[in-house]
Amino acid sequence: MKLIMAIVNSDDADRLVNTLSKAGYRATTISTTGGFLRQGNATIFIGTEDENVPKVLQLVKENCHTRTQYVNPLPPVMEPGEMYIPSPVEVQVGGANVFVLEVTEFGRF
Ligand code: 2BA
Ligand code: 2BA
Repeated sequence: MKLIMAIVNSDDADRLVNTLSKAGYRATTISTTGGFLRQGNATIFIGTEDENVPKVLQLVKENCHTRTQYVNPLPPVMEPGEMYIPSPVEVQVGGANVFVLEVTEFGRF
């Protein structure tokens, strides 16, 4: 068994979970925050048998889209009288960042 951990955009999370559920997969969603942008994203855990992993990953790919975001870099240390004009930096935020972990035991009590 594997545990698929998919970090996705909050806007894609509902659609992905609905699609997974309709396809018979079980999932748990938690609200998370990206360490770089400090914006909300969603982490979806899907526990499933090894042979289902490619199918689940395909559904994740189909339902999660890459986005471009702009961030303002931190201002540099300034000397008196200097002026800093911030120019936003383009960042590609993945449709999904996925980790597939080995499950040693699954229990339901
Ligand atoms: P939920 O997804 O809200 O599911 C609540 C209950 O609905 C489940 O109880 C199960 O009886 C049923 N259910 C869920 N998905 C289903 C599906 N695709 N087809 C048919 N019935 C379905 P539990 O199995 O005891 O799960 C309780 C909660 O534990 C779930 O809440 C979910 O948050 C988590 N969970 C369970 N199995 C999981 C797995 N393989 N991967 C990730 N999270 C899981
Ligand atoms: P954030 O940490 O908010 O990162 C958003 C996007 O900013 C990243 O997109 C990446 O393009 C860029 N970025 C992140 N850290 C950076 C850094 N140290 N220097 C330069 N650019 C950086 P993605 O790579 O698609 O990641 C989207 C979200 O997935 C991340 O949100 C984070 O929550 C999660 N994530 C990605 N890789 C991860 C990893 N190896 N471990 C844990 N979480 C990860």
